[in-house]
Amino acid sequence: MKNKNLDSVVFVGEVDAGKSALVDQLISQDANTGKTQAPIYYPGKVIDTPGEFIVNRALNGALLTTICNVKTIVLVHPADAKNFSSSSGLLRVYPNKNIVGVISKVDASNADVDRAVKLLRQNGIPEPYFKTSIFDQASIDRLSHYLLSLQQPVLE
Ligand SMILES: Nc1nc2c(ncn2[C@@H]2O[C@H](COP(=O)(O)OP(=O)(O)OP(=O)(O)O)[C@@H](O)[C@H]2O)c(=O)[nH]1
Ligand SMILES: [Mg+2]
Repeated sequence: MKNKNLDSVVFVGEVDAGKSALVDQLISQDANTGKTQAPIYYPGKVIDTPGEFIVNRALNGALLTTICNVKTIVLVHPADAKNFSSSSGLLRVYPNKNIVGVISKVDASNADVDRAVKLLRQNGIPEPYFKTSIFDQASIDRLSHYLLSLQQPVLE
């Protein structure tokens, strides 16, 4: 059995949530720093999206187009956010997708993980939630293992 690479996963969430930083670590590529301006497609249909796709209603159509053929949606919510800025209904437009909640930046000085859990619950994001920091490799590994476990094993 071979099942090493992420496949068919899209990362969504508000601006500065830490999506690109997370993708960089998950697929071990060189840092793609700076503002994401458009969806970035990596091999295996791993897609990084700009935060505007979910927070700017005028761009919600672009988000729906980007996620329509992807199996797993990772919603990245920063632990230092006071509000839930995403439109969770958008993530449920298409049935039969996995939705994975990530609470990012748990190392931030003003992080409040309990508040983040509450916000995700209130907005119907299913548990378990993965608490990550790009400075804590174990937290990235836990998310990586879970995402891989959602994928169908490929028989050799
Ligand atoms: N402290 C801390 N900072 C982080 C973490 N993850 C990302 N950052 C920082 O947060 C800022 C935004 O991260 P990005 O990954 O570019 O955010 P994004 O969600 O891709 O943002 P957009 O592309 O604008 O939608 C950068 O300065 C990152 O270095 C984290 O786990 N902890
Ligand atoms: Mg980005």
